[in-house]
Order: sequence, then C-alpha cells, then structure tokens
Amino acid sequence: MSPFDELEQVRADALDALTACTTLPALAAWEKQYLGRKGQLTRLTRAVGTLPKEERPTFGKRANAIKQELTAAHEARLAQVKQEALSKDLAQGAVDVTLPGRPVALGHLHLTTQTLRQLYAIFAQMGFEVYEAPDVELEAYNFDLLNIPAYHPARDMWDTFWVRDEPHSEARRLLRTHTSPGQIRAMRERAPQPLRVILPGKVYRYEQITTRSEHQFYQVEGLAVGRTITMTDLIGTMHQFAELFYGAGRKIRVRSSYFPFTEPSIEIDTDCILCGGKGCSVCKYTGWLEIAGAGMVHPVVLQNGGYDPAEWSGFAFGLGVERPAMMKYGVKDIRYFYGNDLRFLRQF
Ligand code: FA5
Repeated sequence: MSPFDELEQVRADALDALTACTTLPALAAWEKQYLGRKGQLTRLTRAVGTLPKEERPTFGKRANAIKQELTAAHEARLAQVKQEALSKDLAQGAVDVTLPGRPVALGHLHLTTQTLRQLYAIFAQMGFEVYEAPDVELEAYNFDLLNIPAYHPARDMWDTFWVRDEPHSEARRLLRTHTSPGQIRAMRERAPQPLRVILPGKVYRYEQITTRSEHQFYQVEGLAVGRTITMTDLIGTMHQFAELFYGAGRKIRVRSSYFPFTEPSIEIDTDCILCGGKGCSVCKYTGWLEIAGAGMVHPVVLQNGGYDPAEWSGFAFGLGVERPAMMKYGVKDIRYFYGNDLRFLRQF
C-alpha cells in the first residue's frame, strides 16, 4: 500500500473506531492511538522523508488536513459522550441539583466611604448639598484666589505634588492640598444666589507619613453664603455636627486660629468622646479633640467668588475624614486606611 493509501486507511479506521467509543477512557485511548505522539497518524507523517521530493508537499498537506479533521471529530464526540453521561447521572439521581452552591464572599463599604456617607447624611439634614470639585486643580484656585499669593508663607503649610506644565504658565496645575478651592468653583457657579454646599474629596500633600498623617486623605469642606450669616451660625452648625456624628450631649470649644481665606479664623474642638473630657491617651490628657478648621469667609475670597462682601457674608469649615473616623472607632494608626489589610477592613 502506498503511504497515500495508508493515510486514507488510517483516517477511515479512526473515524469508525471513534463512533464505537462510548466512555471517556475509551476516547482517551482512541486519542492516544491515532493522534498521540506515538500514534498511527504521527508515525505515518514522519514517513514523509521516504517519499520522492515532489510528492512530499501534497502528502504533508493531506496529513495535516486529516489531523485537523480527526481532532475536531474527537472533540465533538467527547462533548457528546459527556452530555450523555450527565443525562444518565441526572436520570439516576446521582447529581443533586438542589444542593446549595458555595457562598460567594460579600464585600462591604470601606470605613472611609462609610464615614463620608455619614457626613453627607448629617449635612443633608442641615440643608447642605454635595458639590464635587476636581482633584487636579489650578494653582490659582488652590492658592491665589483663596488669598494665598505666591510669596505668602502659608504656602509652606500646604506643599504638594505639581503636574509638569509650563513652569510659569497661568494654568499651572497641582494635586489639591485641601478641598477649599472648591469654594471658589461653587461660588462662581451660584453667585449671586445664597449657597449651602459640602465639598468632599481626596486631597494630597507632600507630607511625612506618621500614625496621624497621610500624604493623601479625605476632607469634607462646608460653605454657606447668604445675606445674614454670622459666626453663631457656624458654631451652631459645628455643634450640631458633633452631636450627630459623635453622640448626643457633646460640648464644643472654639479657639482662635489663622487661615488666609477666613477672617476671623477658628479651630473647633469637641470634648473627648472616650473620656468625656476627663483626660485620656486619645485626647492626650487635654479632654478635647480637634474636629475642624473654620471661619467667616474672607471678603477677598467672597469677591473672588463673585459676591459683593458689603452685601454677602459666609462661613466655611474643613473637616478631615480619616481622623474623625479614627476617634469614633478607636483606630490607632491612619496607615490602616490604605494598608488594604482585610483583618482591619472586616472590623467595620
Ligand atoms: C485645611 O486644609 C483648611 N483648608 C481647612 C479650612 C477650610 C479652614 C475652610 C477654614 C475654612 P488643615 O490643614 O488644618 O486645614 O486640614 C483640615 C483637616 O484635615 C485637619 O483638621 C485634619 O482632620 C485633616 N488633616 C490635615 N492633614 C492631614 C494629614 N496629613 N493626614 C490626615 N488628615 C489630615
């Protein structure tokens, strides 16, 4: 028999034998016998070298076509046999399709997201809407329009990451160091209407990382602008916030402070939620915990936002998000928030 005839003979035998295979082991044996490394088709293909040169390409082509045909036929038969076996098992009740599946592990919201949502709900009750501003911010919004010109020493408090732009361009951009630039954006969009917004988001600083400080963290800014807004409104809002976030009966304390974009500027503390003001390690034995920087919106900032300071006034505050969450839930190190350790995350 010529090698060409042998090839056709192997093909016909293989296809016949395949229809007789009714089990998975039989199909595996078939595959080994015809298509395996030492199988009949492989052995014949190797014989190509004994043929005259001009016949070799035709032989090779035909051998390949047969190999593809047999491989496809084997796959089809395998699927058929598996399906038949499954139907048989099902008919005999060997597979219990009513067994419950393996449960999928459910995730949940990150502690930061949970805290942010609590803050949204608290301020929504007081009529503040959420206003989103960009993380990559123009230098002018982050500093100049907030009354912090290039030469101002306050810029040192908020060093940050710069986007590589034209070195002296008007449009120099940076990763915002606080959520305060959103004040200008919100005011410019709404002026000359009264306004009550919170501005949540991530902020970035060139900062030494410690147990209390990260180089990226969240803030929630608050801004209210109206015709009769006074410091009492600010203090009342902060007291209400302290009671709703940390628990009823909280006291607050107001200290004078300095921010270039508020005048006067204050820091607001609450009595320590752990010791109730007696003094403990969390409040460093002072009985007070800092909750926000705040103040009355500086007239220059009101003007930059499009409001006439002779007619309008406003208050603003800036809260951290991780630090209040640390106090409320007793988290000792801010680095846990970004450590991605499930043992930490699962506790909340
Ligand atoms: C500001 O960023 C001002 N923009 C706040 C402000 C807004 C004042 C409006 C007046 C009016 P400060 O740098 O203090 O201020 O940051 C505000 C809060 O962010 C802090 O009270 C603290 O809770 C949080 N915070 C500051 N630095 C870090 C840090 N490195 N890691 C984590 N939280 C921080």
